[in-house]
Amino acid sequence: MQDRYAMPMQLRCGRHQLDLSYPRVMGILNVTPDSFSDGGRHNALDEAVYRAETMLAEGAAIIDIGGESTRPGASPVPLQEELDRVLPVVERLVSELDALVSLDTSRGEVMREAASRGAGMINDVRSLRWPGALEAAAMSGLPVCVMHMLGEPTDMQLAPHYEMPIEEAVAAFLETRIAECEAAGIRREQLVLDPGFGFGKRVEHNLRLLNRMQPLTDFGLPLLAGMSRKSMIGKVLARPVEERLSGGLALATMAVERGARIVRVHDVGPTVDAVNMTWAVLQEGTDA
Ligand code: 9MG
Repeated sequence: MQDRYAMPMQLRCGRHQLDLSYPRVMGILNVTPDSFSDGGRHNALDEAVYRAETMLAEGAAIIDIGGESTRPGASPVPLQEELDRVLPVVERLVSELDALVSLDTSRGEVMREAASRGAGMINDVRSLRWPGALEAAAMSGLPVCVMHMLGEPTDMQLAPHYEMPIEEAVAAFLETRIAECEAAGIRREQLVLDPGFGFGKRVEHNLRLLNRMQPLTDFGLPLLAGMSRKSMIGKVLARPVEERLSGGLALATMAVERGARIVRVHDVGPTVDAVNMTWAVLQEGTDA
């Protein structure tokens, strides 16, 4: 029987090679105006660089930069605003920290501009469904994280409903997106799959999806899981957002046990320890 923890996986991320033969942590760097102390754009840029540096020191393998909120109810920002928020950060993280930067965006223009400044990965919660995104991602040659989402952030949490078990709906969606990405010229081995926790899902959908996530490894592609500080933790544990670390560590651990190779989190240091501990256990005794 194939050892499901022994899949060799490498992503070619521009100048970087990302080894996913073991689980890695992606640190979240939001560059929306509410993410920084109110000291103007210049201070915000320095603060973003400092946060990224801290996450890298704590063991993050990837820094995921997002200039637009994807929280439930959030609306898209104008293109120029998104470019102005993210590009200076990409430039500094690449030139000063030699960081592997992922761009959390749905816009082809942003993907193109970020790629030309050295970004190494694209993370699109809309799975390249916006006009021009498939082509831009294909042209960049960068790995792409394709994620399941029902609806749009503006309306996704209004009354999410599925005609089939959530894990089957997610698998069917990802299968279609893989085919469309490949048809557009994106190499299959450059895709990362994400069940999209919290995106058009009720709490019971999220819990079941995590519990039944392991069959998504059958696509033979790396899985990414993002549950850090999300409302599924808040609802189960009745915790406000600033008290969700323990819940998030439990979920990250479970995701790794079920095959995730990237976990996307705010709290990098504690997650690196939790993931490394989990991985050490998984490496022993799976062969007999
Ligand atoms: C941007 N963003 C917010 N949550 C996310 C998640 O769960 N996965 C990915 N890939 N991106 C996310």
